[in-house]
Amino acid sequence: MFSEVLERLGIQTGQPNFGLSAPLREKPGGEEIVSLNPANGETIARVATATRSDYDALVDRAGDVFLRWRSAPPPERGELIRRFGLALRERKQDLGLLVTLETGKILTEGEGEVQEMIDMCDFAVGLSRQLYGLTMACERPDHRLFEQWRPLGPVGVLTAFNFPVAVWAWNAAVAAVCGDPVVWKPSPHTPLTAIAVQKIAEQVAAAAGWEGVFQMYVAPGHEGGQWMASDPRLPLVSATGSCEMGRSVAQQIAARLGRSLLELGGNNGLIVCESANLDLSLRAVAFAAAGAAGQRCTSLRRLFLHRSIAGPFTERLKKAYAGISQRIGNPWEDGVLMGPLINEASVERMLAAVSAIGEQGGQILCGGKRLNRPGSFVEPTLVQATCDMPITREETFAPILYLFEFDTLEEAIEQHNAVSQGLSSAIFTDRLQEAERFLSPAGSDCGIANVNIGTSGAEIGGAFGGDKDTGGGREAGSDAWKAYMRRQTCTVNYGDALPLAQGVKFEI
Ligand code: UN1
Repeated sequence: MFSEVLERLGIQTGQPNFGLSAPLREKPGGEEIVSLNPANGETIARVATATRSDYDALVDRAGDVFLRWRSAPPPERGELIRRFGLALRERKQDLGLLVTLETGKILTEGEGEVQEMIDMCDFAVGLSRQLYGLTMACERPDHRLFEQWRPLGPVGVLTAFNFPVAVWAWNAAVAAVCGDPVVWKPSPHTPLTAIAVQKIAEQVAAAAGWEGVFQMYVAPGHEGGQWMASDPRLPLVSATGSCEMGRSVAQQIAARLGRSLLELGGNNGLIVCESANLDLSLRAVAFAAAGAAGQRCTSLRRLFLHRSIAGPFTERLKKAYAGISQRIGNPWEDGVLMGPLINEASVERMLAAVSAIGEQGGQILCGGKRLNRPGSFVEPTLVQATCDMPITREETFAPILYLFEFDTLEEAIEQHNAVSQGLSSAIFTDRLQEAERFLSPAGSDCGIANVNIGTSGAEIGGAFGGDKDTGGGREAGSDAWKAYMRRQTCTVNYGDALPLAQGVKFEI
């Protein structure tokens, strides 16, 4: 299926694809894995994975390239990313379809993911001329005090299946203009998208005379991620995935005093106030909770409804969910709104959550089952819940939405914040006071807080990430680039005396 598209992207269907950067791609040493289409369980293609020694060779290579790349003027580094962005524009449809085939997200979301990479390239090109340092007021005469930002070294990037390339681009585009080569380990569930993107990045880099700036290896299981976490050759490792994964990786990185940038689980909430525009709220809730079959880090999982509107809004939501359920299907087909979960293990985790909901006193309002057809399809699910149900505090990576009722905004915010994760949040209200209270220091404790916009679908221009168990990292826009550089504070004395700071005297 779609063999022409795969061929155009350099993916082979007759023989294994090598999950390694060129030129090491000629020598794959590890076990073979298959990439499955979650909509039908069929094999898309096979991938030969990297061994530890393949990995060691490519990190050494990234280290060698760093010695030259760090001295290239940042706008020259930006030029490489500009060309990469142009190459992505040419492949947007093909790559978008491959994202859809491997992840199961619908085509508009697959192409949206490629657009997110393109946006990230554009941002990074501008950034390549804006890696500003500050000049500070100096207390000593004839001195200048300033800071400058310097490249850090090869950066490790661990990405998850749900955004198999956009999250890499958040890291890779910024790291590259900052002067850092990139070593990428994609999710073993989505190796083909990674291989296709890696090939484009390599071609662009080679044409510009910068082979080796982008490195990639596919490895099955958790071990391949631990190689990076414990590798002192990688001063920064940026990791996206579950809180459990982040906890383990962060400890390994901390043990070697490395830097980690974590984007971990979310358990995102949205508050609908009495004054809210309910038409807007309904659309936002449906997209945030059922879009990508609930498999975004930013997916909406907890909905807080003001008691005065809860009944009628829940009825409208049930109707909307019935409509979505009619439009579950092959994610590459027109008109489909929801594709499958990534694999059978995800279906099982969802069904386990559904039985926990029953045991804990929750009421399934609609959905809750897997579909009787091939592929990992499930129904979008609404649950009448209470905040004391332990399952509502967990992130189940599936389209389950918990509904709660509240009387006062204070109570809603308190319950909203009473989970360990802190990624994305939203309020729907037409009252300025309520919106501002949600954004105040006593409001949402998440890294992302929106007003009259759902929890998912952030633009790249802002810094992306969250606090508490979400890990504290910030990626993509704003000043997230600072994590990819080292800050150097410099003082220059252009006088003839040597005054000491703080008035200290030391005459010899
Ligand atoms: C993720 O799920 O890890 O804000 C990233 C969003 C997307 C990125 C999600 N732009 O939903």
